[in-house]
Amino acid sequence: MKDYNPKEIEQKWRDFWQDKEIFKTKDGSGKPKFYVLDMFPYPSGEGLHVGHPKGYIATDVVARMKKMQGFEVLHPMGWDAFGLPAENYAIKNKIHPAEAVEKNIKRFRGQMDKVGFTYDWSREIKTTDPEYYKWTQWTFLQMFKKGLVFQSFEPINWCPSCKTGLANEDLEQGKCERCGSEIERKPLRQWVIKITDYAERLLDDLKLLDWENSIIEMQKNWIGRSEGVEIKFHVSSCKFQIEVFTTRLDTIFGCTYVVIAPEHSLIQELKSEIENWPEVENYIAESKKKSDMERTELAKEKTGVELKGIKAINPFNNGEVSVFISDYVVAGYGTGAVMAVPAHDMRDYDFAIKHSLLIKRVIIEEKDGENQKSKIKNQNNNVKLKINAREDVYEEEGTLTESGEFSGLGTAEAREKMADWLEEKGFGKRKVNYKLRDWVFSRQRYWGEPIPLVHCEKCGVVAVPEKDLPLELPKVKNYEPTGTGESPLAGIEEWVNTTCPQCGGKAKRETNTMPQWAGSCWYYLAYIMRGISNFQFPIFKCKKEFDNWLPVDLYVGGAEHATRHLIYARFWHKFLQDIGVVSTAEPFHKLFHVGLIMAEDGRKMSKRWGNVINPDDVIEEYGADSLRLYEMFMGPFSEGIAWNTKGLVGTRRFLEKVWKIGQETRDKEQETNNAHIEKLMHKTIKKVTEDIENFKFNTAVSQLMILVNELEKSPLILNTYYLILLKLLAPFAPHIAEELWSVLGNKESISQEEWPKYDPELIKDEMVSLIIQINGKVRDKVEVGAGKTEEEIKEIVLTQEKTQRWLEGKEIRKIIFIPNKLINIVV
Ligand code: ANZ
Ligand code: ZN
Repeated sequence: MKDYNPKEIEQKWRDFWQDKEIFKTKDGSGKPKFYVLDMFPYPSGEGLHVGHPKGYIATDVVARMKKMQGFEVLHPMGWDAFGLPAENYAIKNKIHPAEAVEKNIKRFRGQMDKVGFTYDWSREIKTTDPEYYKWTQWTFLQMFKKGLVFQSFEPINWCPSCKTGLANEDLEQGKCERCGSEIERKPLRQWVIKITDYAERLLDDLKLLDWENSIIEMQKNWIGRSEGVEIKFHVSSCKFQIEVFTTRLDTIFGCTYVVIAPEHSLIQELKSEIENWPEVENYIAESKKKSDMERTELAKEKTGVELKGIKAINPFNNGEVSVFISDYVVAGYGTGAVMAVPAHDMRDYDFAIKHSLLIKRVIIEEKDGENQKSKIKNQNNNVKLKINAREDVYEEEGTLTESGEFSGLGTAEAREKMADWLEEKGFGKRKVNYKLRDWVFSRQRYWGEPIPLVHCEKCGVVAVPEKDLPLELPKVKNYEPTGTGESPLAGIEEWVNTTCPQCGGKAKRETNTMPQWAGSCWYYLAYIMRGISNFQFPIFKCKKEFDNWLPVDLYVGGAEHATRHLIYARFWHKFLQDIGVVSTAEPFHKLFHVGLIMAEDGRKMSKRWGNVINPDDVIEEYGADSLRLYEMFMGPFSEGIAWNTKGLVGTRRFLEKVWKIGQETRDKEQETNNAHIEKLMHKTIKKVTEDIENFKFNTAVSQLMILVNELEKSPLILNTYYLILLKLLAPFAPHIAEELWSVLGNKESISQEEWPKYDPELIKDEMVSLIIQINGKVRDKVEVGAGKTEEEIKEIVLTQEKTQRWLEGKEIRKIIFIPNKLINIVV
């Protein structure tokens, strides 16, 4: 047999899979289903670099194993082709986005095809396809009809470079996630979806999910549930009240002033009472220019202006406090006003120092003062209520002091009792707030789904009738953003001017488009619909098929989506559940995030650094199987790791070895039994199966390497063992596995074979009896599993009662260890 040459075999097998439709997914096959999904890419102009396929290879390994385990596997792929990245690319390269998308998809597809994925391309989808976005628009209309969509004129995040409004999720540290520009606040007419109505369910249902903890935490923080109270502070000179939200009612006796956000509507109402109005007005104008991020950042200087002539009354002690406006208070959160407690809140402290305000401590660390860390006690164990420096600000839980009848209570208990008191007296109520903001859903850009609404002078906003969907995006020559706050669609009169579906009178179309995230909210359903009738069948009639396939069993993609796509898609799914389109509460059951592959120089792969590695080149030189195997072997799946060509060479050598020992087996088959190899074989089956299941691909591959090394040493390799090896290898390196499988006389694809099973009896560890010596004298013996390391043995031995007695009060100096035989502890 010839040497291993991937170029001669790989394309052949890819053609074979395609021609025989080996990986075409069938509906109603009667097998148990397994839906494994990749986050679909947006087809950028740069093509794929070797980092992109890592997640796709992982899902492909799982898909191939699941198929061999007897599942009907759905493993589809498509294109997230609307949105800013595609449009910005088009503008830069002076090519229409529609054309750019087609061109880029072709390139991506060509690159993907060479890796040998099992995608069922007959279910390919593209969010820019009108037959696709018909259902994006339809779902939006259902939301509109249910009152979940509203028009708002509030200032929003505006990217001056992308020339569009953005949602909170589109920002990264106050900058545009796309282009890195500083975000401005701009009042703009916009469409907003009340995703906050779903905040509680989005949070509660996280417990239904089998996701990595880190992603669950990010979701929790993004949704940001806070339990607290709203309290009314009367303004002493007039009828108005300032309502504040706090999570720390227990600190209210330490409240020394109140702060209102500059945008708060109350300020205008208090105008006649405010003695320094010009100063206040000026401050409001200044803060309008800043972004939320600039305003709330902890390190930023806390600016603000007192509302002279205004005093607020603390309902708990009837004390009068001053009132300020400051932009560290966010208008859109809570009530837009806070009670400030500088002794127990760092932001309030900074503000109080800057404006020379009273600082009053009301929480102490512990009642009995036992804690050494406490800085607030003096010799006589009296509590000193002094906050002398920033470090003294005490934000933790503790015990109340100087708090009237509540003094002496623990903080948690005090919060309950004080909330009861508040509700009883009618000064306030318990309240849960969420950090999650409503979803700003309109973009002033061309390349998105048109929002299917019209504005009629008589009827107001009217929905486009469902029968008129899809409302197609008109083809235009000028698609560049206008920057005026209007989308380029506003300039196309033939399109904008229409008739009102309700009264037949003159009306204008909505010209904003949907954000990039809209199409990806439900694409996992579209793959299922494609299997039925190529979208001719309405989404609301596919419930049976959705029920068959949902939830997605395994979902893999980048961590950057932890708070964007994954929040939006979960919300969208819950809405579809509410209107009866799907019946599961959650779309994605299990989720893993893929760690980045860095360039060999440790930097992010980027055209800018000239360090991009193209998978085409790697495949050309080493073969697709080496690429696949290497990406799975290079390190723990979810960790970032740098590319290393040496490692790639190593996996290629491994495949050559598999190829070589294959030739040594065939004619030598005999019924000899090699207990050691047999055991190792079964261990390997177990490990590879479980490791693939748990996304520990690197250790699965290293186990295969151990097995192959042992097989290589063995004078005879049973054909049955070799065949098992090929099956275990097939998900990782499918081309070579098929080739060697067929060389051995098999006619069917190895992917249609049954996945190997192990015999639990054979994987039990052999036991050895290990001698325990202390200072060279035999003191005991233990039965332990063979092959344990020094560390493992040490742990076992040191917990033995007998050993412990011998060692009592002595210090271990040294340990001498002979594997499987002896441990000598020198004391
Ligand atoms: C008094 C207090 C005392 C507070 C104390 C904290 C510590 P989360 O968990 O984020 O909900 N706050 C309320 N509304 C705000 C707004 N619109 N902009 C800025 N800050 C606001 O935090 C709630 C706490 O953040 C509230 O509790 C309030 O400060 C502040 F020792 O009230 B606290
Ligand atoms: Zn009308």
